[in-house]
Amino acid sequence: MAKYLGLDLSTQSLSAMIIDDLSGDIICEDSVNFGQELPGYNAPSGFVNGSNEGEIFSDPRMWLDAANILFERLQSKTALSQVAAICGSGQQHATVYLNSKFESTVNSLDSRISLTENLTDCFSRSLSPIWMDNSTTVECNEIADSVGGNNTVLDKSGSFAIERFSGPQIRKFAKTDSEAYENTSTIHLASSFLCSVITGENTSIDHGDGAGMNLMYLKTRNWDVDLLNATAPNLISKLPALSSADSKAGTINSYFVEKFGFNSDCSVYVFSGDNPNSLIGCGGALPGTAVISLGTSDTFFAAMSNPVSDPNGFGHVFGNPAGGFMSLICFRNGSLTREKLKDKFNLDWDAFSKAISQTTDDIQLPWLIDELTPRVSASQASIDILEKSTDGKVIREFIEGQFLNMLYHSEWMGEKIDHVILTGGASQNNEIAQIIADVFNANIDRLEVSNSAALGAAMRAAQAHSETDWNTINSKFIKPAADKSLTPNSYDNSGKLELFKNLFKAHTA
Ligand code: XUL
Repeated sequence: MAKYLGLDLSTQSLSAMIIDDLSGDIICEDSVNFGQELPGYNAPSGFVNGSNEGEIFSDPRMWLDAANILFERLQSKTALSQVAAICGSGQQHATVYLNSKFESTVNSLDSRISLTENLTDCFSRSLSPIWMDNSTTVECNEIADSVGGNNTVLDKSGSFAIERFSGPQIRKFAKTDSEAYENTSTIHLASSFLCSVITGENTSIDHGDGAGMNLMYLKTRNWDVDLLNATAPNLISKLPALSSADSKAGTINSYFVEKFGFNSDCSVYVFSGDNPNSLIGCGGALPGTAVISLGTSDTFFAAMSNPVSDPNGFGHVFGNPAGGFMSLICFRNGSLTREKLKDKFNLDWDAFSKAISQTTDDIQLPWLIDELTPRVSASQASIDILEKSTDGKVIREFIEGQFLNMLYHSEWMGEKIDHVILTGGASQNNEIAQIIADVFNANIDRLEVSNSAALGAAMRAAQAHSETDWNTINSKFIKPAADKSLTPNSYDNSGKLELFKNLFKAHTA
């Protein structure tokens, strides 16, 4: 029997989950909310705005302070000496800039003082730009121009040059503060930074999080020399190595043994991004299953066998921690659009559900607000249709449109999806879930666990440490709610998809 710890460093909190691989149970969970528990950082939601338009930062010392609080709490709940291995997850794209003192300091931490007190002199940039920062449009264009266009960036890295991705962020830093950039010895991602602190040495970036940098050549999973050169001078010397997510990063730093009672043999596996970890924690490790998260925006992610990119560049491709690749596709017309539909007819959610359970032959283009996938502005025609409509069945037409758009814009992956795991607020709505089952012609499951990134990290620790196959790990830890499974009704999904494509073509003609 062994226990495994999964960490999740997200925008607003640092969370932990300890699982038991014999019983398949979660035996301990905790979370430190940055805004509430570390108010001295003046970051109520975990981030601060920069002085320039679009800049958003987090303080990595806040993350370290949260780690001290979190481990102390975990120690009071369970014997950390029983943890056999640790793995972790970080918000994607965030970069941490460290000077030459980091490597020796992190390796000889003084357990009488906090992590921040130990490491405070090791940052060459005090704040980390995070995934919400969209201030790097100029740098994205420069990188794309320098390698021969955005299609080359897409072809190489799996995504167009994207403002929040680490490469454009690094370029902006190198341009605006070249001295601090030169004083930077190592640039970590949030995930590899935390992993380095936990092991006491500079650890690798995994292929899952590495692919969110616009710097990794997807097909070989190595740093891409052209992208590195287009991004910043001498960048290769500042980046950790890349490695697969099941690689061992090391054993636990003695700081955590002395201070929190971990066993000095405790293994640490390379951390990854929160989306790759969530793929695992939702049971999507293997191709054929997609995870659809219904939130303010809707997100679709799924394991992929091959490193194909979305030819339109709407979706992203990351490494799948279980091997191979994964897609991540964001749709802005998610719950905001569903709320607009509900509000137009002054319905409560029960009446909304009733309205979408009636079938209809028509469908609508769902873009009531500007969309990312595809990149289109809010459709005035769709807004007018909704405005003029007096029959609530139009709600169903829009919801079908949302998921036909998702089906259409995930076709590039070339994977047959026959199983969908639904998460997020709206996933509890049975009628929405049934429409997804019908449109994707797939069975639907909904999970009991909400922190899928921490669970995914813990499952990765268990899988790598015990060298068990993913089907066995999934059968232990992925627990669909027994009464929440759905199967598709008879529905002409290829006919509806054709209809959607024609509407879309007419809209963009
Ligand atoms: C993915 C992305 C976000 C962050 C959130 O590209 O930017 O999902 O990973 O933590």
